[in-house]
Amino acid sequence: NKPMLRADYRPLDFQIVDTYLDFNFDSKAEFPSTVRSKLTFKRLTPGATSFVLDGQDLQLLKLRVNGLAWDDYKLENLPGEGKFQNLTLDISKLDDQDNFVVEIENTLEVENNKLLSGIYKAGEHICSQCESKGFRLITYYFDRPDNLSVFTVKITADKAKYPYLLSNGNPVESGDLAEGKHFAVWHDPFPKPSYLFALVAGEFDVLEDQFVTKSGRKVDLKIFAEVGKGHQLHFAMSSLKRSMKWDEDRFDLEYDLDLFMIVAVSFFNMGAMENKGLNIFNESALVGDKDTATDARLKRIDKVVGHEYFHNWTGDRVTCRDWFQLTLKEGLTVFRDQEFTSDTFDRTIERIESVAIMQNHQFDEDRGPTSHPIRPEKVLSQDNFYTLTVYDKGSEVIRMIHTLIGEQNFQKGMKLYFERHDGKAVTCDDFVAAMADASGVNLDRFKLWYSQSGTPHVTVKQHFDAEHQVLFLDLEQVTYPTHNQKEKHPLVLPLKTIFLDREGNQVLDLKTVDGKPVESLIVLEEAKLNLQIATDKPLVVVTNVDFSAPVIVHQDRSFEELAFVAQHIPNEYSRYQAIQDLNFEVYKAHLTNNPVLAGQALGLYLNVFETLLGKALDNPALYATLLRFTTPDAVAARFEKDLDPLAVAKVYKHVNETLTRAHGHRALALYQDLPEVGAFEFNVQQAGLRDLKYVLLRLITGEGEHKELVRDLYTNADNFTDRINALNLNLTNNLGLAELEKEFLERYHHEVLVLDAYQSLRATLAKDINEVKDLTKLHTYDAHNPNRVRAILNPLAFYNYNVMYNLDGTGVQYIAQEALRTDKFNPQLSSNLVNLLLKFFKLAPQYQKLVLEQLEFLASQTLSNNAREKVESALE
Ligand code: B3K
Ligand code: ZN
Repeated sequence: NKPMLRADYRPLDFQIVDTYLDFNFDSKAEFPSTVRSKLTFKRLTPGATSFVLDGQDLQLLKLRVNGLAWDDYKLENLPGEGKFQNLTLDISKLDDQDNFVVEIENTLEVENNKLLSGIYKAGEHICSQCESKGFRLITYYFDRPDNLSVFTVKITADKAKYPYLLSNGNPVESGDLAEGKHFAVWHDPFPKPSYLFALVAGEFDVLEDQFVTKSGRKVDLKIFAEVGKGHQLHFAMSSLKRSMKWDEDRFDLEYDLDLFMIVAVSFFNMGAMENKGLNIFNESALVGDKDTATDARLKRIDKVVGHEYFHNWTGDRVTCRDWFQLTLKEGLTVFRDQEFTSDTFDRTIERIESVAIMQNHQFDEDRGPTSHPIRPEKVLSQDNFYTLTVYDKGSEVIRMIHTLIGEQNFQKGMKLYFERHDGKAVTCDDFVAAMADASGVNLDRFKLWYSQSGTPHVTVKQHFDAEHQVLFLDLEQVTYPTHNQKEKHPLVLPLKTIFLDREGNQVLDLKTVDGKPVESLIVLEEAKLNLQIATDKPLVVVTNVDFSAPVIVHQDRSFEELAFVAQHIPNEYSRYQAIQDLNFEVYKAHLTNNPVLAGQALGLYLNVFETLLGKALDNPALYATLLRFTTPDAVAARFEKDLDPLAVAKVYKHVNETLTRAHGHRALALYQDLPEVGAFEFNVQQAGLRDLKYVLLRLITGEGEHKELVRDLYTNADNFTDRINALNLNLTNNLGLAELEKEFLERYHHEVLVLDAYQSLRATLAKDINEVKDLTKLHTYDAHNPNRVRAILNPLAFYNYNVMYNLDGTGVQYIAQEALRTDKFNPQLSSNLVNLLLKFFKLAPQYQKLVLEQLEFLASQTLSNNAREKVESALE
C-alpha cells in the first residue's frame, strides 16, 4: 500500500449534498444487516463524468441512478487489510444534468466486525465509530472530511433487543413494525462529513436533564449507559452542563440543536467521539461516581465530556479539509479543554499535568522513529496519526498563538474564524490567517511550527559583570534532525521569563544597557538572542515560565541555585519545574556512581522537601504533586540515550526510602494535623487533601510502620480514591493487610471499570511477568476488549520497569506477542501496543537489543498497515 501525501490533496469534482440512509439490522446469517442509501449529487467541476466512492468489506446489492438500474460502474478490489471494494461510477450519460440521485443497497457486517470501526457490536449494543475512515465500512461514499452533506437516517431493528434507536440531529418519526421490529427516523440539519455520522441501537439506562442556552433555548440532554449504570452518570451530566455554560462564557459559543446525547459503550478504541449531537464514549471516560472512580478519573471524565462537547464548534461546525489538517480541530480542542479544566479546577495543576504529557511522552515521540510535525506530510495509516504530537503539541502551538496575541485578540480571531468558515472544511492555514488578521500580528514565521518536527533545545547562559553592572543573557535555540526531517530552522519561541534577586524577590521593569525595556515575554525568533541588561546586582534568570514554549531548556545551575528557585520563585509552575530539575540532578548523581555528588544533591532535596512539607496545608492539591519524587518514567523521558531503566527504578526506590527515614515523622505529624475532608464532594480542595493523605501515608508507612492508618483509611473511606489508595499503599509498602484486598474484590465484583483500576495497580507492582500474565485470569478479563488489555499492558510498560525491561526479555516479549495477537482483529489496538516498544532508541545497548529483537520478530510477521507502519519506521 502506498502512503498518502499532504501535497496530493485534490478537491472533489462532485459533492454529495443530501444523504438518506435506511438501515435494517438483522443478526441471522441468512438475513444480513443492510443499508439502502439515496445520495443527491451535485457536479462541482463542469465536464467531470465519473467518480469513485470509497467502500470496504461491503457487498453491493443494487445500484440505481435517477431511479434507473445503472450498469456503468466498476467494483475495484484494492490490496491491503480488509477487502476494499471501491465503487467507480461512470455517469458520462448524464452530461446534461448537474444534479442526480444515486441509490445503493449493500450488506454490512455488524456481528463479526471486530475492528471497532464502522458499525459494530459493543456487547449487546450496536454502535458506530467513523473517524477517520470508518464510514466506508457502512456504505459507498466520499469518505473524506471535505464532503459536507445533510443526513436523514432511518433505523429498523428488533424492538425488544434494541428499544433505543439513535442517530444525529433531531428525532422525526418512529413507530412499530411487523415481526417485533420498530423504526426511528432522525434528521440532522447541519451539513457534516461522514466521519461525524453516528448510530446507536440497544437497551440503556438514561439520565435526562435540560440546559437553557444564553439566548434562552431549551436543550434536552440525555446520557445513556449500560442498564444498571444509570446512577453513575450524574457526574458526567454536571460536566456536560458546566461545559455548555463555559463555552458560552469564555468563547461566546452556544449549542445549536435542541437535543444533545452522549452514549457510553463498553468496546471502544479511544476515549470518545464527537459525532454531531450524538457523542459516543468509551464507558471509562463517562461512567463513574465517588464510589467507583478516583478523583483523577472523575477529572478525566470532566475533561473528555468537555472536549467532545467543545468539538461541536471546533470540529463539527468547522471541520478539516483533509486528514493532514487533523490538528486544526484536535490541537484547538485540546487547548479549549485545558482552559476549561484550568478555569474549573486549578490552573497551575492543569498546566503541570499537560506539561507532563509533553515532557514525559510527546518529547520522546518527537525524537523517536515516528517523529512527525503537528501537520504531517506523509501517512500510511491515518489511525496512526491520532498522536500526542497532533493533539498535545498541537495544543501547545495554539497556546503560543494565544500567548503572542493575548486573550482578547485570540477571541477576536475565533470570531473571525467562525465568520469566515462556519459550515466549511478548512485548513490550518485558514485558522492561523484568522488569528493574524484579527490581531494584526504577523504569524508567517510562526507557521513553521506546523511543518517542522522535533523539539527545540534552548540554551540559557548568563554572566554578571559586576564592574560594569551588566547581566549578559544569551539565548540560543537548536532543533536536531529527526527521523523524518533532516533540515531544521529556528522557530518563533515565546519565552516567559522571571528575574529573581538573591533575596528571592522578582525584579520587574528591567532595561537593557541601551534603555530598552526587557519584556517578561522574550520572543526568540532567530537562532540566537544576546541581551545586555542593566543591573547593579546579580540576578537568577528563570525562563520558559508556565512552559510558554514546548522546548527543552538547558541552563547550568548549581544544586543550590535549583533549591533556591524551588523555594523562592513566586510562580508555582516554575517551582514545580525547579523541583523536577533538582530531582533529575539527584538521579544523575546516583546513576553516575558519584557518592559525594549524590549525597549533596540528595541532601539539598531533603531540605527542599522539608520546606514543602511545611507549606503543604496552604495548597494541598499542589503540594501533593510537589511532594512526589520524580517517577522513573518522567526521568526516563529526559534521557536522549543510554538509559538504564532498572538503575533508574533503583534510585527511585532508594530516594523514597531515604525520604521515609528523614521525614516520615514529620509526615506523620502533618497527617495527624490534617483537617477533616468532610462528606464527599468533587472539588480541588477535597481531591487535594485525599491526594496529600496518600502522599504522606506513603512516607509514613515506608518502613512498614503505622499500617493501622492505612487500614483506617480504607475502613473509613466514603469514596473510591481512598479505597484504592489504601490498597496501593498496602501493596507498595508490603503492609500485609490482605483483608483490604479481599473486601475490595467482593465489594466491586461486578464493577468492570473498578477492576480495570485494580488490574493496573497489580500490573504496576507485579514482581515478574507471570504475575502480570495471571491478571488475565480475572473474571472480568476479555482479551478482545481494549480497556481490559490496556489496563494491564500500559502500566506494565510505563510504570513497572523491573518487569518490562527485565534482562531475560520476557517483558518486552509479552508486549510484542500481545501486539501480534490483537493485530489479527483490531489493528488500532495493536498499533497502540507497538508504541510501547518505541522507546528502544534511548535505551542502553543491553536493553535496546531486547526490544529490537521483538520489533524484528514483528516485522517478520504478516501485519496490518497500522502496525507495519510503526514497526518499519522503527527498524528503518
Ligand atoms: N476525534 C476523536 C478521535 C477519533 C480517533 C479515530 N481513530 C476523539 C477526539 O479527539 O475527540
Ligand atoms: Zn478531539
